[in-house]
Amino acid sequence: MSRELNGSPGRSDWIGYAAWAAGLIGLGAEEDADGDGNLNFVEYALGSRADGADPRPFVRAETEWVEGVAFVRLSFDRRIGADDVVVTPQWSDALGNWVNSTVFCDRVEVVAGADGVSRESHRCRVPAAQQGKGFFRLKLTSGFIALP
Ligand SMILES: [Ca+2]
Ligand SMILES: [Ca+2]
Repeated sequence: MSRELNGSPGRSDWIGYAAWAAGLIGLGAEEDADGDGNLNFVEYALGSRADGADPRPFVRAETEWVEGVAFVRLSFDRRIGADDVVVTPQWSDALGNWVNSTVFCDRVEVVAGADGVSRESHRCRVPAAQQGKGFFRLKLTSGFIALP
């Protein structure tokens, strides 16, 4: 997928944290340049802005009906080209023992949006009625960003 509208899929559009953060005041990955409670690293990975007040990164769990059956659907935004961050949805039934969502869910949709952000959706395979209580989180990892 290309980051730019009318871009060139297959051509590298890798951004890199250092280039993205270069204009920020407080550019460390663990800093919060705009003071909105989201670390720069999170804003970089999930496609929100770190230079002013804006809505939090988009992360949502909702019900999706498929042929009359309710399933849990998790959707979140990712910055296209932030390939130095791995975003892994995880699920838990008791806020512990987190398991990567691929065990329970399938990635069902990736839609490119405006501003270099794509929206990714995962749907659980087991109907919500059979699943019981559950929680999710996004695990963000990077092997490239040097945290202070
Ligand atoms: Ca922030
Ligand atoms: Ca922000």
